[in-house]
Amino acid sequence: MDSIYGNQKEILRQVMDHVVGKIRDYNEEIKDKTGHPIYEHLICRLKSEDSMREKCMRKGEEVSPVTALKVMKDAIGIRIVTGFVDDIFTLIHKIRCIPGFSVIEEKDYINNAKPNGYRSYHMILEIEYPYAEDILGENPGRYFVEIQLRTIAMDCWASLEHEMKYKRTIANQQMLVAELKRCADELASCDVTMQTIRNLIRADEAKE
Ligand code: 0O2
Repeated sequence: MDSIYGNQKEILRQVMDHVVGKIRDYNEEIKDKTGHPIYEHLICRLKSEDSMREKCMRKGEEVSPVTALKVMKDAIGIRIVTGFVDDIFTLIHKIRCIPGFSVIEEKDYINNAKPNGYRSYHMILEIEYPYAEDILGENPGRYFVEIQLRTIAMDCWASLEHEMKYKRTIANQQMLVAELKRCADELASCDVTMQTIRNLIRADEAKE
């Protein structure tokens, strides 16, 4: 079977490395300046062929490389996990300013959590990549990248909730959904406290 990404799979990996490289460079810059990294860890992935085909069908779109790369916008996904909520917003500001990166969509599920308790900040970027032609033959190529930014606490909740999605035929579903929401809210409250503690420590250090 032909790839859902046509002849672009290797180029998608290069674009992903290019974007991740810029974010890692910024992390190093901040670490040199302040002694602390801006994020704890970063993971990236190309959406699997099966997931992309399934998503094209679910959205009622043609299953083709043009749909996968120009209609769907999450073939390349990057997740940045920070220790503190403020670091997410510092990173968002920085990402918006990187030359060649255009933010075309943002979803703030931190200030507007999903009803189930999911929290995260999502950005869709359009990247101008000067070293390759995209699926429409444009050069420089234009590629979409989804970036999700979360704290460790938000990431912990999302990972466990995602795992439990496969078992929803269970009894007491309503109670479990409510308990999951309660866990998400408690973790959000911890994030606020941790942020406050760090602010107090930093304010004290600044006095010295
Ligand atoms: P994967 O494997 O993580 O990529 P769409 O992207 O169009 O299907 P929507 O609603 O426009 O859906 O996108 P949205 O809200 O930006 O969320 C897309 C991604 O966010 C999901 O990707 C998840 O990674 C994450 N996400 C959103 N809501 C939840 C949630 O309630 N729980 C968890 N655990 N993750 C969530 P995919 O495509 O599902 O999978």
